[in-house]
Amino acid sequence: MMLLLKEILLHCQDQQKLLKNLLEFTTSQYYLGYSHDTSYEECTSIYESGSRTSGVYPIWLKERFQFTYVYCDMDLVSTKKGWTTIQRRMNGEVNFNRGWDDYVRGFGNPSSEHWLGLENIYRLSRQNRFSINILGPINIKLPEVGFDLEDWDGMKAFVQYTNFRLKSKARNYELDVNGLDEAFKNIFSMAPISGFEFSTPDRDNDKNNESHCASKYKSSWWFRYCVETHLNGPYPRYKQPMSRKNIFWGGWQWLNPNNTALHFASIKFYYSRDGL
Ligand SMILES: [Ca+2]
Repeated sequence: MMLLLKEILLHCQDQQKLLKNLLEFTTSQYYLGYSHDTSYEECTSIYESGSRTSGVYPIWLKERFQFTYVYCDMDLVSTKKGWTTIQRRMNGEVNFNRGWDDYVRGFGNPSSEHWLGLENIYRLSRQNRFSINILGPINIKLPEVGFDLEDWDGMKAFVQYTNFRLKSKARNYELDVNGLDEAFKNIFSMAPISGFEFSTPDRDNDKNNESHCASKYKSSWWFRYCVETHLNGPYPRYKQPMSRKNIFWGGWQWLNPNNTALHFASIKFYYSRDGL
């Protein structure tokens, strides 16, 4: 009897959650003038629809049945237009030294410094789906990813990989990124590190048995034996040298011999239609 009551209670909680999402969805439609039929699932489609101004836009997260807000970069100098921002550092106004729950949920402000949240990033990386035909299997076209970087000397780099995905929460959002652009193969062979789980100051999922990298470096990232790269590290002071104690990208000195710290860092997705 108790088991039955528990099941009924859980069922009611699920229904309540669904109702809440439906209500948020309807409210979003009302305020934004969007409907599910006319909403977009990433910035590439928004750009292609004619919105060519960089800024904050709502996108539809299919698997979560809700909208979220992202910064769409429509200005990037590239043949590929409409990049969906999942992380951005630009002025140090948001504290990135946070625990697991914040990193799963997301924090900051999409118009400024922002972390979209591991669960949202996981869902976004797998929502570009298609089938060969109506009865065929559903395939996922993974997004390309770009790491947009600029140091205090004005040196810039945009490092592209052809595939990005995260594994689920059960696998601690392990990073799987591959297909580094040929132009960067020599100077950026160190970063970022694929195949490792996400760690925060309150969750040690790294491979270093002697240390808790996220706690030691006040950052949350996909660490291996500590710092090969971490774009969520503390924000550096003006003209400070690149340091593992701050936002860090391994191998930067090959691009700028001064090895000056990054004052801007952002991670962006691009959804290719090729092969669809
Ligand atoms: Ca450890």
